[in-house]
Amino acid sequence: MTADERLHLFGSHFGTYEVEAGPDGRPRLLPFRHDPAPSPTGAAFLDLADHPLRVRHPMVRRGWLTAKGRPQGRGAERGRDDFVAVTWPEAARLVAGEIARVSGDYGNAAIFGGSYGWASAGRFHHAQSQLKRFLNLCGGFTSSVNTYSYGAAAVLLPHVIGREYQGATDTAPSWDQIAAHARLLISFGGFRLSNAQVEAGGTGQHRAEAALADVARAGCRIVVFSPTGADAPGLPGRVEHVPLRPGTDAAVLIAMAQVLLAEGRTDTEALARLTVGHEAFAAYLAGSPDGQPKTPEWAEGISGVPAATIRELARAYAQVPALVNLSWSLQRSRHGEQPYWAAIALAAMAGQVGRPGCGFAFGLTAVSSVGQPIRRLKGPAVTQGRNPVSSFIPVARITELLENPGGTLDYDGQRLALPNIRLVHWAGGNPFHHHQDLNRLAAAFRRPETVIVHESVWTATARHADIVLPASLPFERDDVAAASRDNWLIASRRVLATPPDVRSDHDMLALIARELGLDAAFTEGRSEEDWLRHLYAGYRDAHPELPDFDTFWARGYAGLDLGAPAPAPTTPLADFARDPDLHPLSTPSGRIEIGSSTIAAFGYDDCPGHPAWLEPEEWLGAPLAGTYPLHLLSPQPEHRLHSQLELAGPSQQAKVTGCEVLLLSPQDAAARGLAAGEQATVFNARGRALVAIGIDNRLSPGVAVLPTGGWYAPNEQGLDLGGNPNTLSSIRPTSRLAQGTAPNACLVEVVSR
Ligand SMILES: Nc1nc2c(c(=O)[nH]1)N[C@H]1C(S)=C(S)[C@@H](COP(=O)(O)OP(=O)(O)OC[C@H]3O[C@@H](n4cnc5c(=O)[nH]c(N)nc54)[C@H](O)[C@@H]3O)O[C@H]1N2
Ligand SMILES: Nc1nc2c(c(=O)[nH]1)N[C@H]1C(S)=C(S)[C@@H](COP(=O)(O)OP(=O)(O)OC[C@H]3O[C@@H](n4cnc5c(=O)[nH]c(N)nc54)[C@H](O)[C@@H]3O)O[C@H]1N2
Ligand SMILES: [Mo]
Repeated sequence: MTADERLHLFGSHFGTYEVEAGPDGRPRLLPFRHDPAPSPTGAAFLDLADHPLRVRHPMVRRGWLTAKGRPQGRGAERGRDDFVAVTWPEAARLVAGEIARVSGDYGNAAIFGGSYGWASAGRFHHAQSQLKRFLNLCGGFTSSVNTYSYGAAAVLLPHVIGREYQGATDTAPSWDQIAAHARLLISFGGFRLSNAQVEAGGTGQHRAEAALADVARAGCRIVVFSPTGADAPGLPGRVEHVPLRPGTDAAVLIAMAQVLLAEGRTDTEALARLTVGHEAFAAYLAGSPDGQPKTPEWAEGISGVPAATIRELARAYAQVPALVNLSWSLQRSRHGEQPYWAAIALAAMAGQVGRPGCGFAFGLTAVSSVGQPIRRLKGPAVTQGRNPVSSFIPVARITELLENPGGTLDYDGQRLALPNIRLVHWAGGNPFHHHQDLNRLAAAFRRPETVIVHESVWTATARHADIVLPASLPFERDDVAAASRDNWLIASRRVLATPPDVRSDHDMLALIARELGLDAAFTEGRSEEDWLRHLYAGYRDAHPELPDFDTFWARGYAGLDLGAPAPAPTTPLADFARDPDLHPLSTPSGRIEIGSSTIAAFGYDDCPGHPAWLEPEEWLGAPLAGTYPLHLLSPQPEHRLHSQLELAGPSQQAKVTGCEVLLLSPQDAAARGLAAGEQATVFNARGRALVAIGIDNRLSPGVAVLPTGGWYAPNEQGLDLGGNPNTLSSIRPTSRLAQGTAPNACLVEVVSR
């Protein structure tokens, strides 16, 4: 790093790129010189600029315009209708008019502004913050809480280990600590390394893969439990792969705990000092109340993992300094709370909690930042203001919200009232990518009176809207890109001009705010540059060692400890384990709650008061597997970010015969007479999608893999030509506790096309 660099940089969720003129004079993106492992995917961003599927003008659905003045029932053709272009003044008037009408006639709870989605990396042009700031000035909106990423864990963990460890990156020890101390790393869900390309807000340096290799090089034994050997990457050391049936990790973890209990290997001193509620769990392990001791033989029957393997690993986990890691994907499944809770119980019983580099971790390599030994930059986002409306949903309950106005929903000990949503306003997310059972969502989306979407490209969500406002792409504006879990700040400077009729979310909302007399409050009189200086000043307040804005802007980046990364080693819960009276957790008892009387008192049959194996409706042991004998997993796509960059080169080139690739084991492909590269239909009672077959001998028989992000595009017969796994997944929640998303509990069948 040199002080005299003057780089033109672009910051994205895939990291940082250098902008350079290509041979044809057009700009192109090159790897950032300070990134040891840049992602090739983000370098394709500029492919979107001139794409024919760009939204180029404000567009209004024809049927909505015709039915103006008759709001009831006018959504019937939503998603099937065509659109007409309007001018910006007209679009702003229409949007402002709808917000004023719905707010005036029904109150602001009738506006859904939850607007979940990853959008783009800049702090200022952060679509969700801009929209929420605007809607709050309009009197508020029904909101959403939690994430699709970590929805079950974020609600469970405050009950079990406290709010301070609620965040998706809060539990992992830092990589340096793992390498220095752990002799055994057991990872349920393994390490899908393409996921670590990504960080919300971006990064200057990708280091997760190298950090994992360092752990292996240090001589740590690594064991991966996964339905696919692809989750056990080649590393400079010993990596073992243990196949298991999807969704059965909790049973294996519970059986490991049973081994410790039955063989007298529990650390009784640590249990007494650090935990409460162990008795109920111990009784469950011993076979109460169902008469079934939760032995490795019991877990073998459920998971397919040999009892001897479970027994050996349980003993090893209690004998040497050891860490158990669980991927976030495990909790995006029915009863996804249970494997997490069971892993915490196991770590506590083995006396591993708080030992350096040991205990439990959630999400190593899920994104770039987990386990990074760095100081994190603290800084502001655009202030959203206060939302006077109190109604909300857990984010993955959008279908129930739209289907069931006036209904109720159980959630974390509360009973939520569902308001009647008349207006949906979305910016920077793609529910027709991210939500489950998309055919059912499409029907629910026809119920509100008006749907407004800001988009850059014609996604399925844009096609299911009434008013589509054309949003600029992130490389068409200046911004400060930064992740809340990283140490880099990137001066993300405009690469290409914004097309004439396209606006940033901020500019379009400012225009609409003017119609409502709210523009002064919305913009605070600041220009884009004023906002960037203002946000940067917030970072400098928190970190006075940062250079002034002009130096930062000219050089292209700034950050903490960039020249000589000073490791900030951490092991979560270490202070607590040393002295739980001085450093109690924020749980009701101040201790790890292996049994939670709070959760028990909720009385949820799908989330009892201690970790348990609960049979899901859809898994390979379910009666439904007689009809749909394949368990479908939908991991994150390697060559795009969810549905973003689907139109760019890397994602398009990964398709086979123009289709998304569904992986099958050689046995399952042969049993169905399917050959690699052949088109096929994957289906269940909820939907049908077109895919191309890929054959993967690392995959367990009975398991199919279709990554997320194909664009939902049902044809006249209802066949999704885009191959989105959410055409098949279920909206069934993780449980009534968290109401998290559970797409990974999904049975399907595949036939030749
Ligand atoms: N089956 C299944 N489904 C899943 C998952 C799974 O594992 N399996 N994972 C879930 C998870 S973890 C997540 S986080 C979600 C992700 O779901 P989303 O975050 O909704 O997915 P994205 O494709 O990133 O959607 C972002 C949208 O914002 C648009 N956009 C980008 N920048 C801007 C901007 O500046 N302004 C505006 N107005 N728009 C912009 C993009 O074009 C894109 O359409 O998916 C979830 N869905
Ligand atoms: N390139 C790229 N990277 C991304 C994203 C992206 O869209 N593209 N999205 C980002 C986001 S928003 C998030 S939240 C993270 C998500 O990070 P994760 O939740 O870790 O990611 P997934 O890819 O859904 O799943 C990881 C692995 O879990 C395994 N798995 C699934 N079900 C089971 C099971 O029941 N048991 C076991 N043992 N294993 C199972 C699958 O084989 C899969 O390879 O990824 C982030 N990284
Ligand atoms: Mo996510």
